[in-house]
Amino acid sequence: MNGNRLPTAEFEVEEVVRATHSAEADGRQEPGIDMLQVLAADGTMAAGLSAQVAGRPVDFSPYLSSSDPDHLRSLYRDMFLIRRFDQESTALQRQGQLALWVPLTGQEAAQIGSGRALEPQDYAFPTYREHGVALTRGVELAEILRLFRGVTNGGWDPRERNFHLYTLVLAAQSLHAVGYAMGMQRDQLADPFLPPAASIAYFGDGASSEGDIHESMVFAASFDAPVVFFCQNNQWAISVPSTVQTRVPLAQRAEGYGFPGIRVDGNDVVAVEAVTRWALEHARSGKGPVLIEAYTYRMSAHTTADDPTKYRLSHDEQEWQPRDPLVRLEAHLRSTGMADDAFFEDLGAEARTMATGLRQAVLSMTAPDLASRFAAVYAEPHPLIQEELRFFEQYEAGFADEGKHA
Ligand SMILES: Cc1ncc(C[n+]2csc(CCOP(=O)(O)OP(=O)(O)O)c2C)c(N)n1
Repeated sequence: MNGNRLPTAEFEVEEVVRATHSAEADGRQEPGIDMLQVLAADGTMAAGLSAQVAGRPVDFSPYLSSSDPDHLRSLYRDMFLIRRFDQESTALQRQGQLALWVPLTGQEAAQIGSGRALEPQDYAFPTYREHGVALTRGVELAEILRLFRGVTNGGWDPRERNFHLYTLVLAAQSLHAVGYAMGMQRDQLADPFLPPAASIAYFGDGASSEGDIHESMVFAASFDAPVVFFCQNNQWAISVPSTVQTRVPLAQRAEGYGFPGIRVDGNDVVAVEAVTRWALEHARSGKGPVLIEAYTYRMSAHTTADDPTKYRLSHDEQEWQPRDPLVRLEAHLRSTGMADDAFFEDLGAEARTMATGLRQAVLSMTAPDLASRFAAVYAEPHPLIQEELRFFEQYEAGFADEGKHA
């Protein structure tokens, strides 16, 4: 096996790099595919957006919000606030206040752009990193932190905002999203006055290797389910680069299932929003699913338990730095006079206030009492669980006795 082995987290960095490079030499490195973009890295904005999708010309221009300064400023605000949230949460984890943190830095445009394209009646199925989408759905950010502090099994009520709970089992939510979409499709048939709705499944490039993705795409295509598959290709599945996981651009896989696939610059919030709005409309109107591959880069670690310097090349990190989604929209807002220093200063102050509030909220979160955790295992009382609870209560009581003698 030797050099042909796929890299895993236990392998040395040289092995990962060698595997990546041999993928390129094999011709497994992705060939060119159009990547839709309107906002360039230097902040210049193209006037329109069109492309061939599944062999047909599509004009995305009607879905572009680029001429609306209020809207562009609000996209920037969302991206700025969620990055601040990410930084604060990382700091809280480092101080031992959260058990783990899953950062999103670098993926703000993919998440805010796609999240802002959703209508209230649409339903989002996230993985575990979609904090930006949560923000656009109006989920309280502190609720997400309750999950990572370990004081709740879920965090929020998914039905309140049509934003499902986080899913740690990779790709499982893609099946849920398709099933939910098929349910909405049937509700629609029963009640034509319901507003047309679609579901959206978020997953990563690594999750695209899971069987669940394949099964959900086959089902979605077979039943023209109103679902958008939204893949954030952030280049890495922990230590495995996406070039090892796929021989063709991920967006191209959609062709094999028989529905449109689009690769969009995942660091261009305006293009992501336009493409997702088009895809959702396509799905809601009964034309079936769409796969969007948002090509991006996670500038931060996989989680706070991970050290990307063990496998990622600093050269790649430097290469992606100038493509930062916030920097390019800031450049556009400033160069067009849509935002001035005062706007950015006010936003900085707003983000600081938000961070202080979140910190206070986390410090005041207490663990639920033990009995309630046991009560959440089964819907009905269960003799074995009750016996285990009695045992645990006795065990805990033993420490109280020890305290008296200390
Ligand atoms: C079914 C399953 N297999 C393996 C894992 C372990 N695991 C957690 S995250 C991860 C990598 C995921 O990479 P990707 O889908 O690209 O998403 P990213 O975390 O990069 O956003 C793996 C293998 C898991 N959670 N679930």
